[in-house]
Amino acid sequence: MLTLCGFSASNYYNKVKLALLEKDLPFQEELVWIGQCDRAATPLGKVPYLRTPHGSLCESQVILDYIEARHPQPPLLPADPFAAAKVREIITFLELHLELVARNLYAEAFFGGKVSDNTKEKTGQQLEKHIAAFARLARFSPHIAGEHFSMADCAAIVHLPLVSSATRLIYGRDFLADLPVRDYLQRMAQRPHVLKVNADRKASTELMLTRAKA
Ligand SMILES: N[C@@H](CCC(=O)N[C@@H](CS)C(=O)NCC(=O)O)C(=O)O
Repeated sequence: MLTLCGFSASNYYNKVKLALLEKDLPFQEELVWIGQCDRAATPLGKVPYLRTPHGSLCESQVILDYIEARHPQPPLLPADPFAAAKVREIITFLELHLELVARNLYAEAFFGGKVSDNTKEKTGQQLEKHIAAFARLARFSPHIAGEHFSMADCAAIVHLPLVSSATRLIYGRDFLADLPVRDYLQRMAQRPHVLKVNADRKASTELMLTRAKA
C-alpha cells in the first residue's frame, strides 16, 4: 500500500494525489503539516513524501516518475521518448521558472506576511520573462502538453492557480491573463478527480489558516 504524506492545501501534494487518483491506484493519506515531517523520509522537511513497501520517497516529480515506472497504465507520459521529454519540459518550466519564482510572493499574498519592494520588483520581472517563455511551450489543446492528459496536467492544474492569484494579489494583475489558463482550468475541473482534489484543498486550506491563527 502507498501512503501519501502531507496536506491537501499543498500544491505539490495535490500534484501527486491527482496522479494517484487518475491512475486509480489504492493509497492512503497521512495528514502531516510542515514541521511534523519525518526527516528520514524528507530531509528538507517538505511535503509531499510517499511511503512505499520499498521505502520512502520525497520530491513530487521523483514520486511521479516512480509511480509511472511501476504502474504504467493508464499512462501519464507518452510512450515516445521525445514526446515524454516534452511533457517533462513543461513540468520543469512550471515548477522551476513559474511556481518557485511566484513562491517569493506567497508570504504576503496568502499568509499575512510582508515581502520587500525589491523582492516584488525582481520577482515581477522574472515572472514576466518566464511566463512569456512558458507560453511558447504550453499547448492548452486541450491539455497542457497537447492531446492527452499527462503528468504535466497534474502539475499545471495545481500550480497555475497559485501563480495567477499571487500576481493578482501583489501586482493587481493576473500575469497569466493573456494565456487561456482560465478556460483550461475550467475544462480540467470537469474531471471528477480534479473536483475531489479541489474540494479537499479548500477544506485543508481552511484548517491550515485556522491552525495558523491559533
Ligand atoms: N520540490 C518540492 C517542493 C515541495 C514544497 O515546496 N512543498 C511545500 C508545501 S507546498 C513545503 O513543504 N514547504 C515547506 C518548506 O519548504 O519548508 C516537490 O516537488 O515536492
